[in-house]
Amino acid sequence: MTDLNTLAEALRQSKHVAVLSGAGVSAESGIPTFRDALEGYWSKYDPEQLATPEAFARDPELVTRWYDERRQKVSACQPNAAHLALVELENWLIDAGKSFVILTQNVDGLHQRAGSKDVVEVHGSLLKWRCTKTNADAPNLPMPFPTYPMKSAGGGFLRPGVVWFGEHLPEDAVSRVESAIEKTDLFIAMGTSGLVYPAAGWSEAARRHGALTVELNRDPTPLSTSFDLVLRGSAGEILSSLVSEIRRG
Ligand code: BJW
Repeated sequence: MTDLNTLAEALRQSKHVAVLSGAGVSAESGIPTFRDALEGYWSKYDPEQLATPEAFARDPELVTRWYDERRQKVSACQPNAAHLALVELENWLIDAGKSFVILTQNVDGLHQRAGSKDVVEVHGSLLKWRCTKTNADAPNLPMPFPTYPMKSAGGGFLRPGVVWFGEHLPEDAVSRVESAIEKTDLFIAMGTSGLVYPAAGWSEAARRHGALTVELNRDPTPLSTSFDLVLRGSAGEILSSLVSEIRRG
């Protein structure tokens, strides 16, 4: 039995499937992963240095420009084979009376654009911005922004609705993650380096609750040895083959 057959069989046997997705799932849409070297202007900056409240306080122009350029790029990208295969898996599982949830660290909205229905954005969204002073969401954002940084109607700057290092994950997302981890019997982490917590701890938490845990990633990660099953390769190719395998029955 190949690892792909084993995963297909695990999906057939499971009742509550949870997927943790990371930047590798959007890579085939042309969106650079977080820890890939960035090209051009941005190659001088370390993304980890820009994704902090301190970076925004120090240089709001630079950080706003970085996020606005990423916002424009994401809006021009399309969901890829991995996103679409996850929609098929969700439909197949729901039709069989099972549950399926995607806990995504991605801030690009591509799972939702592909058609996935149950998506928890654990690191927020690049497409929603809010006022640093009032916390009010900003409606009707121009694309691109005319100035960097953007002043909000509330008198503060606009900041992206993402979770930066040192910030707490949104409370509603955390409670949805907790319920998913408590009930899942199959937890699949895909396209994530397993370096960023708390998300990096969720596969282990699911395992402690009795789930079978699977890693699907292009490269080995520090967590690879702790998974029950590891599939190495591109998310788009593996998930498309998985859907074909499941269709074969
Ligand atoms: C493919 C592929 C293909 C490529 N197919 N695969 C415990 C221990 C140590 C530290 C901490 C801890 N708990 C908390 C911390 C601190 C910190 C942290 O984790 N630091 C570590 C770096 C050490 N965590 C936090 O601060 C979090 N907040 C928190 O814990 O609050 C509580 C608290 C508050 C205050 C004090 C103490 C506690 C918040 C984390 C927020 C992360 N935010 C970012 C930025 C979001 C906005 C933005 O996009 O700019 O989220 S960081 C960045 O990393 C982004 C991502 O979502 C996240 C994860 O990255 P991901 O998705 O794994 O991407 P990559 O690039 O790392 O990996 C891609 C993978 O795909 C690779 O492995 C490739 O091989 C693979 N791949 N192509 C399949 N085609």
